[in-house]
Amino acid sequence: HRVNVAILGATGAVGTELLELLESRQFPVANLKLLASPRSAGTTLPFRGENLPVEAVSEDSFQGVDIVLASAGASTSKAWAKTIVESGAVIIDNSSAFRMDSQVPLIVPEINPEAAAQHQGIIANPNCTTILMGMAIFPLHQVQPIKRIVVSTYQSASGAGARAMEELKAQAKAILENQTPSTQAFPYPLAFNLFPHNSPLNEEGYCEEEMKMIRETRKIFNAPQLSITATCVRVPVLRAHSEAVNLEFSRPFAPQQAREILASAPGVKLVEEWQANYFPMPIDATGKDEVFVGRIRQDLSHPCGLELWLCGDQIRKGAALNAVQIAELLIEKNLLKSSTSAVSV
Ligand code: A2P
Ligand code: 11C
Repeated sequence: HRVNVAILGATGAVGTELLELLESRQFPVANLKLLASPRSAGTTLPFRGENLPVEAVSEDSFQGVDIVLASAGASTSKAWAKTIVESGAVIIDNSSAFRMDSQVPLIVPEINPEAAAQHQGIIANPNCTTILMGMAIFPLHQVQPIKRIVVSTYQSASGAGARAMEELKAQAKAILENQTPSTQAFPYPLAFNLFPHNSPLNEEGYCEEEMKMIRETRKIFNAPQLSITATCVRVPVLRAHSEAVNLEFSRPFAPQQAREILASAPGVKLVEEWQANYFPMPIDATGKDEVFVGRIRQDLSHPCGLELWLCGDQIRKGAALNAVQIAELLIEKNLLKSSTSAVSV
């Protein structure tokens, strides 16, 4: 069974990774359409040994398409979702546009694949930091429900797109040459610096990125009451996010038991060499599918607390890989649009 696929935002950091994953995972593509803004029309991108043209997205772009993998920002997803759904395709959307919509499943295939059956044409891919944390803590949550999560993130430039990655490199070069770094994608210099995540702040002082971690984790875990607090920070790393996670349970959770659970959890790689003080690092997680977890230890301040550290490739499992896995799930469970009714958006 082969399907027609479109990538909306094909030229972006996530889009090019989607292309690579469809090829390397031998996704059953019949036809592949590459869509972006009019700026990119006429350029080409390589797929299975061919150079495919990039087209400007238009009203006719989605005719005959079964699956749209979208990663072109929330406003682009909002602008095209109705057209996509009405044309009979399912959109797997990487943006924040529909994640908290009660009609829209928000899926990490290792955590809540069953939610896919409820889709009405739109499925949301969670925020990268949410996916990476969920992968590392859901296997523990299944053994003993988590009471409270305190997470701090160390987020790479890749989370802000391909231009932001180039900007970080250019800033580093400028600073090394005693020049003033320029800032466009980011509000402040990121090279040799860091800053709290620059998404909009709410009245309580939390930024949007932190609220995404809180709300999206509750939705994916189907745990609306779960206590979560987050501090999100942008750090001068090119690719792969890191997170320090403190978990509180109702009873003590032995670090050794957590280690054994995570060592066999799908999509998770335990990385702990205590003698060498070697634990997950962004440079090792870059380009990898698994979420690297380590430094699992008893929280000295709380008998029922557990500390852990993780790194994961923001563009792969944090975005493109998770989306492709959702697409694979739809094919496997026969959940493509032809078998469901249209939704109004
Ligand atoms: P383009 O390269 O033509 O600007 P990133 O997250 O790396 O910044 O990538 C964003 C992606 O979304 C790019 O592929 C970009 O295309 C695409 N994109 C941005 N705005 C639009 C738009 N209005 N319509 C279609 N695609 C868009
Ligand atoms: C970042 N996670 O690293 C953000 C970017 O909701 O998909 C992605 C925002 C989103 O800055």
